[in-house]
Amino acid sequence: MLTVYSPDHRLHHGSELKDGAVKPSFEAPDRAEMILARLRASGLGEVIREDTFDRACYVAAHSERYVSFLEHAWSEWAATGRSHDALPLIWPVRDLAIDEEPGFIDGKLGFYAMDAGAPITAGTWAAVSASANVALTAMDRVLAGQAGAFGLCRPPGHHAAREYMGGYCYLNNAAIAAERALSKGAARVAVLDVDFHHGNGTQNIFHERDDVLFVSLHGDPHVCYPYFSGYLGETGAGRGAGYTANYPLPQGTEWEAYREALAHGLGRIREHAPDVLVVSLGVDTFEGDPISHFRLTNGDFIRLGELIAGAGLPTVFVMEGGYMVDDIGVNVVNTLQGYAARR
Ligand code: SP5
Ligand code: ZN
Repeated sequence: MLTVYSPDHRLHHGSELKDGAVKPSFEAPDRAEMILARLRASGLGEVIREDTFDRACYVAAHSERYVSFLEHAWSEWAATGRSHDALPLIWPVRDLAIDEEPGFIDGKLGFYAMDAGAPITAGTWAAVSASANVALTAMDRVLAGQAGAFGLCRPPGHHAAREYMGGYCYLNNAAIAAERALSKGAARVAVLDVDFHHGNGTQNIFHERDDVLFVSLHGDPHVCYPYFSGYLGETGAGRGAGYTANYPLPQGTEWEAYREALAHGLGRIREHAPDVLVVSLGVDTFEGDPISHFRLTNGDFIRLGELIAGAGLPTVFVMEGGYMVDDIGVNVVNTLQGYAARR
């Protein structure tokens, strides 16, 4: 199993609101370093650097104006004399909604954000573009014949929609990788999202598409972030009707119930017959995760990887969430080893 990694992730380390106070984000640089250390110690395979890609690869999954916003947000913010993280403080909800980009950075931040969980810092664009390049490189290797590859993406991507950031996510690495496969000749792609949180961004990007099937297992949005998407009744629209499958699961879900939902989701993926599978790999389903409520054990992640391998598809894993820094490397490596053992 090949891993793609970029040290540029370290350029992004922001803050978030915890119980109303500004604190360092759970989504911290240590996360990727712990995973990398565990990967190296496990002898899972080669670790390579990312290639560089044209911004058109990002615009395949996002709007041009949103990508431009991400690229220039920090300099526009800093030009106003501020040096702490840029965070939005107003959002275009319901009757305030407009489709015209505001002319000032404070308005743009809210216009292009779903929450205050995606701070923009001086190094954010460098880190998020490197993260997308990691996913693109992993996809290119799989398209070239590698059975599986792991993009050690940081920041994560699955909450980032076509035109907004949120939940620690800026560019949607999984969606960008899926679009890459289609642009290189794949007819169909499936995205399986096993992060604890619903992958609202990926769902948004492919909602009206029948060439990309989106399957997500996650904490029930009645009580779990992101609250406003991930419900059972969301199944896609237009041409994409039937190409979104959500499996909201109750708080406290353990392996047996998780396995059952996963088996069902993998059945949907088999029916779609994709040329390549993208797995949004969040390990915040772990029983020790500080912000989530499932009860998967270290060993369950081996079984997760084995079941994914059972789909028999060339697979690109992209890193999403997982915040129990002491165990995050173990759980990622267990998943990848479970996969590699069955391929
Ligand atoms: C990629 C990803 O996993 N993003 C998750 C974003 C979650 N953001 C909101 C989390 C709020 C959880 N608050 C729990 C406080 C526990 N003391
Ligand atoms: Zn998550």
